[in-house]
Amino acid sequence: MNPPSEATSAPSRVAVLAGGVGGSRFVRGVRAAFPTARLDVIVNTADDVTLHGLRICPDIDTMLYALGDGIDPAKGWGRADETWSIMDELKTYGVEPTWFALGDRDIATHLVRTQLIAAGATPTEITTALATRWIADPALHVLPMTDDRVETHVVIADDREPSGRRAVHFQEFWVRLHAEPEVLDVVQVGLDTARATAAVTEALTAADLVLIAPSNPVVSIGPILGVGGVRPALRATNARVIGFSGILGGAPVLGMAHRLLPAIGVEVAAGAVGLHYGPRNRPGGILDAWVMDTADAGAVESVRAAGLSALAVPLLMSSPEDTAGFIRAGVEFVA
Ligand code: FO1
Repeated sequence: MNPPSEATSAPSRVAVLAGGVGGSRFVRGVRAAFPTARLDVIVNTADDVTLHGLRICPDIDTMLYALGDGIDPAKGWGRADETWSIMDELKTYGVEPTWFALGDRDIATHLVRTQLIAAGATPTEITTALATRWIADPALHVLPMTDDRVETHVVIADDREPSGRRAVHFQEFWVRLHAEPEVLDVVQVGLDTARATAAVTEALTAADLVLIAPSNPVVSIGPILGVGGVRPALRATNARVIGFSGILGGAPVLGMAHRLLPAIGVEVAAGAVGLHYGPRNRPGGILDAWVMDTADAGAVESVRAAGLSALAVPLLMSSPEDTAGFIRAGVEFVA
């Protein structure tokens, strides 16, 4: 890919909105694109779950493990070189749930987090503490989207219920039920009262570039945008706000967004997701530009016609350098 043109001055502060697995790959590309910028990575916490008495924050932990080279590279989540003695013992005791795989090393993170919560620390303070181990880069900050409790629950069809429906935690929907049941609604419990932390709003307003990672629009980016104060900060910031599609050719590259988008009335298509986030000159809109994969180049005209600048470039995150290439292409496009 071509080096950044002089015309595009490198940003000094970049804020990124991201989920877990795809989000961490994207952030590695952001660092490769802008080696000297301060990066504030605003991470979804609506995936969080309490199991076996431990508070588990999958997207935060995935981001820390991935950026700290402790991630299991095959799964994209959990720790490398993991062992499963504790889970084996829990199974032997017949203790549920056993469908959520917690490795011994990973459990240490949940023990530290749970102890710090009991000691009164906030999620932001806890993440900062955990990051001292995982993040060597002093200019990279991992921030929970809020310090308030938010949990995504999925309402699924269940004909064993008199009402014909049942709500399950997102993790049960994804991990135990493999996103198979029909989704009737997605509810982010607590989101209506959750507030962005001061660190998050400061990061968004002080940034000269904001990037929306190609994470799940419903359960990763959606909750972040729904936290009180985030959309107003995105609409007020002087930063350019550029979003990247995780839907390529009508399907998500990772995960189960195709099972959730219809439940919120959004077509499983790159252009539809961009218009769902919306152009900043439209009420509630947040984007200055929407970047889709070349597979969706056919959607560029209709997205532009709807008032949102759009670009189509190869979006596969096959390496941090490739990711950096398309990020720079998006930045130069809005420059
Ligand atoms: N994903 C799975 O598909 N199966 C699991 O057993 C599983 C366990 C798990 C434990 C800790 C953690 O941080 C993540 C874990 N994940 C698992 C991934 C997780 O469900 C997803 O990464 C996010 O919540 C969705 O982005």
